[in-house]
Amino acid sequence: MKSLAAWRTWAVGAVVLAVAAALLVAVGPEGAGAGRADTASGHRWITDRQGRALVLRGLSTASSAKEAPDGMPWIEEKDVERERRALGTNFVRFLLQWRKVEPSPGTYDTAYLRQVAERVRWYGERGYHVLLDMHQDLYGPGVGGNGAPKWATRTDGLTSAATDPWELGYAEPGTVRAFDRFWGTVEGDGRDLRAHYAKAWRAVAEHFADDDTVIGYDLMNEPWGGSVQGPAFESGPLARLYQDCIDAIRTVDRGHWLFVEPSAIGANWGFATGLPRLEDPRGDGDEARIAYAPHLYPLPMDLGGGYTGDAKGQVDATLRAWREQTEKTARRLGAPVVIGEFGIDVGLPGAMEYVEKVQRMADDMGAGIAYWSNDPGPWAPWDAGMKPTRLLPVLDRPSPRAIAGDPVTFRWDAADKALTVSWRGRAGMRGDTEIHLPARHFPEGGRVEGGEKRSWDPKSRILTLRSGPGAHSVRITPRA
Ligand code: IDC
Repeated sequence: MKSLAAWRTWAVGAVVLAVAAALLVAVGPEGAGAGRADTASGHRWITDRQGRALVLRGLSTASSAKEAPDGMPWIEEKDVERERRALGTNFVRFLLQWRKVEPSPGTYDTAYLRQVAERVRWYGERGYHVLLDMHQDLYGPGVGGNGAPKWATRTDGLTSAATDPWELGYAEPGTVRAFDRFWGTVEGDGRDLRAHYAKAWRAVAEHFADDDTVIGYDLMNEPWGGSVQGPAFESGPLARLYQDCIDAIRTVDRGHWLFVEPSAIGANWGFATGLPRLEDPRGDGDEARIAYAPHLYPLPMDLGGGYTGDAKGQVDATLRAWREQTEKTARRLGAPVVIGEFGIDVGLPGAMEYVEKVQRMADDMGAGIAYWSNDPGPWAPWDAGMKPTRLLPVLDRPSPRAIAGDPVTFRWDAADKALTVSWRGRAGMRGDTEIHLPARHFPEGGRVEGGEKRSWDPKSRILTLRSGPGAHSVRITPRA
């Protein structure tokens, strides 16, 4: 049994590496120069109520919610405060579980949603934007995963064994069948399950429709097609489910952003996705609010490797391919981008260089980030004893938080200790540009080159710049 599992791991790894190699050759070398977060090129931004472009920087909270009987992540309010102080983040991807939202068919657990709302408030009081993520891995606890309720798990007697790494569980017969039943791609239909899922989302949206701390809803973590894969899955059952969820949510909530993910297998490694453009029936001619939130786990890292040796070249090639595919898909969807997950065991060789590289890429792309995850331990900015890890100073990095207009570029140059931000102000724009300057790099605050009126709050470490219409460009260096 053991050797079969080992063989299977090896075989899957080998196939995947071969596909990856083929893809990387096809994509070729990097294009010239750094990218621009440029609105003129059709790039879109997630905006707040004042219409400011948001630069979302934060972590997922938390994997521990998957198994917890009450579905709550490990955090208490003081941990949210710690995270804000330590990292100055303004964003959290908060894990929900369908099993908790709808514990029995058609019954929504409002006590659970209230507990979620309490945590959302902890974040909101500290200036955060919260993305509610309906998380699943391996379908649900009925087949060894998390997410779906047991009553919604149909396996026709097939079973699933535990695997190492956990991702291989996606190929276990019971798990494949549970997905096939959910998507309705095997005989027996699963229309009722998909309808339940969309209605569960409507129940969540009804609860949070008026909550301004919530920025949006991540409709399904890492969708898996079961026995139907690739574009056949993404443009078929997955797109239909997303559209059903969007339509259901919009009956009760016209404001929040709806985040969609591609099929994780492939897209996480920089492969193309077949996800089609979706309709957002907000009404009154209001602009669609659909965001694209793919995950990024270059294959050597998905298999537990670091950013070193031969793997480094492969990871770099994956990052280029991933960016190209992500931008292509985002244009097709008319969606701004948030890196919904990326993360690594911080003790692996080259791990910090990798994290910094992804952060620079996100800045260049004008993409948000939710690092995976804030669970104390080997991947987090704090270890199991809550002592800072090597990751903490790497995530604690200056950047704009909100831009009053259309961002053009922003960049943190660590060697020069200079943050440059440029944008075009729009007439009638309310609100100011806000820039986070961590004590680590700006102990006495920032010296600003540029004519904008400014104010500095040493407590939140937010520099506020007032700016009217027209082009703006500022360079901020540490005040002596
Ligand atoms: C991982 C957790 C791990 C848990 C596993 C299965 O870190 O403790 O055993 O899930 O639930 C993803 C998933 C995310 C994973 C993460 C890291 O969305 O849930 O968390 N990952 O493996 N996709 C790629 C990586």
